[in-house]
Amino acid sequence: MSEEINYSKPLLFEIAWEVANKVGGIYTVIKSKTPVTATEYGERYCLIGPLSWKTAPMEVEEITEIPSEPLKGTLDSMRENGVRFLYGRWLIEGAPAVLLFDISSCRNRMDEWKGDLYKISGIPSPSDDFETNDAIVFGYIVAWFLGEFSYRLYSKKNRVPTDMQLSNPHQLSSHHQLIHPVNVKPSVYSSYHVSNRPLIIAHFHEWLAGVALVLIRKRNLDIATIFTTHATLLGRYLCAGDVDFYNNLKYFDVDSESGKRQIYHRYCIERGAAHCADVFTTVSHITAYESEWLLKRKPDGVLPNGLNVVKFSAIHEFQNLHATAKEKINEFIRGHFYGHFDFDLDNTLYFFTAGRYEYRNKGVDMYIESLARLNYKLKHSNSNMTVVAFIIMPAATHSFTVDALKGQAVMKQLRQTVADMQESIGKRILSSAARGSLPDPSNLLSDEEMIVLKRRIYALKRDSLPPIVTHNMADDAHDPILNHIRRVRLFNAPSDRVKIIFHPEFLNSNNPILPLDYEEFVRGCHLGVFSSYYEPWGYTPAECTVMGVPSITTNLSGFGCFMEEMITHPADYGIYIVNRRTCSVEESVEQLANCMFDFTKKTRRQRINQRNRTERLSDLLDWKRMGIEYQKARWVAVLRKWPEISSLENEEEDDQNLNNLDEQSLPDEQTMSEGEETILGRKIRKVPRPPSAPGSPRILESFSEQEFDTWKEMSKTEGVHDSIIDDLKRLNVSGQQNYLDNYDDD
Ligand code: G6P
Ligand code: 1S3
Repeated sequence: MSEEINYSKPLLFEIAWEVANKVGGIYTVIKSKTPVTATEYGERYCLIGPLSWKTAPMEVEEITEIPSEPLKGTLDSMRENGVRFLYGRWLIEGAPAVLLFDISSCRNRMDEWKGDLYKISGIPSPSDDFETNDAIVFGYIVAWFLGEFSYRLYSKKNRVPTDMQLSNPHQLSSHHQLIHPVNVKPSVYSSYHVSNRPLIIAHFHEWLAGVALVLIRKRNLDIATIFTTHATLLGRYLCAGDVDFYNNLKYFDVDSESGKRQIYHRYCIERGAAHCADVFTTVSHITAYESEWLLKRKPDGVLPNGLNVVKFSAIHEFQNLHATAKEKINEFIRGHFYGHFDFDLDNTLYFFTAGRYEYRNKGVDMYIESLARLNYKLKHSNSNMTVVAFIIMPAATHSFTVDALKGQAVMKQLRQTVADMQESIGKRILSSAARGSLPDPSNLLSDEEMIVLKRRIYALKRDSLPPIVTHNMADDAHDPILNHIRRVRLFNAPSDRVKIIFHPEFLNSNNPILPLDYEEFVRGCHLGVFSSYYEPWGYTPAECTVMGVPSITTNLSGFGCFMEEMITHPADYGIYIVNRRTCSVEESVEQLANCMFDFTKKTRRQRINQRNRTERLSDLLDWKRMGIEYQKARWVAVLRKWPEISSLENEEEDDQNLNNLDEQSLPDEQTMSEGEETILGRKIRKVPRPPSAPGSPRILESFSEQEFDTWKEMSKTEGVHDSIIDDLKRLNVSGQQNYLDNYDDD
């Protein structure tokens, strides 16, 4: 923040553990959302997080002079009291102000604060949970900062913390209301921007930042608060175990279950934060449902995760990027499979799954099981396709295996030898052509070169099969992924049509065997497979989409449900959604295997066309669109905190729009057309099928000549090419969907 901060307008603080501190998905949420939030709030936006001395110097440019009051006064006073912090600009698009607090500078107060937290809220904290200890210290520093800042800003003595009796987080009040003001004009939810009074909005993410919410409520600070949870602690733990989570959600004894898993204290913080916030939100409907039962407060709304689409946008270039990145993966494959490289890379598809190592939650179990079935299907259909399935999930390792390194080394030598020979062959051709004669093809390689080449070829021989894992695992014998691969016997045998490569480390371009960063790797692959069981949102398939890479996800992931809501036929756009909700595990596995098998039957032309369609969905996921949900949440938080605002300002417009809201929450089903749906009271217009896809195969099948002409006329207006229509008629339905994949709608 600088001198230009206009304190007469609302200020926004966003607080999360992952501000300028990459741990997982929340970092992506905050970083990618910053450009739209910074555009809206400008200098009145500040992110708050814990200070990590390891990463902060790379992420943040320090501002030593803090000129503006009340920020300066607040930070000076905290510094005098021993709080260390880093204030500066986060070096990302939008360059927002960041305030990072050094938790270690206040550890001496930890016991006092832990005692206080227990006294005011009943939240216990065992001494050996260091993460929770840090979360508590961080929460107290943030509440200290916001309390002093708001006090100085409002300059009213009566705003100083008052004592409000909250004994146990379970007894905190909840609002139990759903807000879905989707169609309300933006002018309404940003109307408080014209307010001529200072307002502070504080938006907290995830339980690690949740302690301050309990304190703000307890101290009755004049701050409108929002809490967004990106998963629930208990949900994650329960799903990772062996429970039928979704069918039993309503029946879990939450205290006992969290106690059994030794996370009761963390659970209390999460539940306390959810209940103390003015507005409570999650990232998807499925997590909203879960939160209602596990945290005992129905979320007020859903704030789906977006992406900064411009960052990935490669317009028409993305197909070329695919080809270039795929060639790099090809290079790796030649080396990895040396001695057994008997498949054709032109008929090879690259599938992958990636993410944090959560074997069951991220659906790796189902992925491996389905790959085994895919292997069987490919073999028994005599398919000429090979699938190389990657698993990119970090685990404890010692280093790369000698075998993995050797594979790349022998290929490098062979490549170098061939390059040298190319040069000398070129010279020989030139010298005989310059003398006016054609070169003798049998003498293009010297005896010496033949020997070197033979040596290189002998070096490619190996007795063992190509390894399934690229690293020495710290606990090879008990690794769940390796054990599952062993169980289904996918050992990269020559007869296998599905080969597996488990790379237990995140990718980067300095990697000695697979030198690509994650984004480039994704672009080079053909299909992302994310068969998650527990996935509140799931950025991996979303990132695939904006890069034009088709993906498979499930209807237990926030992203999968969102796409199902938004698109009438997601599969047409390369978004395949496996049902893991209403069918047996066996059926889901078979569905996934069939989906992958069908994908292998596509021609190159069909794959290219499908990638075009997938990429076209990017705008759906852009923060420019998704960010509106955040605006609405802030609007509701402000109105809940200061109900008088809606009556004091923009009275007429607010009333008008609130009326609209009521109407919109009850859409008239009769007046809704195809492609529209009601979801939790919202009327949604879905993305229709691509123009080249027929409305319904059954209709086409029964077309009479006359009906067909009528349909043809109608379709013309939708931009369907004549040739497609005529071909369709010729084809008359069978194999139609694949056939239509050949056409690019552009
Ligand atoms: C992109 C490139 C094409 C290439 C194709 C390969 O579309 O622009 O030149 O032929 O990728 O696609 P595939 O699905 O076979 O990797
Ligand atoms: C969570 O991270 P996770 O992989 O532990 O937050 C992400 C960002 O909201 C979300 O995409 C993911 O599904 C959650 O699980």
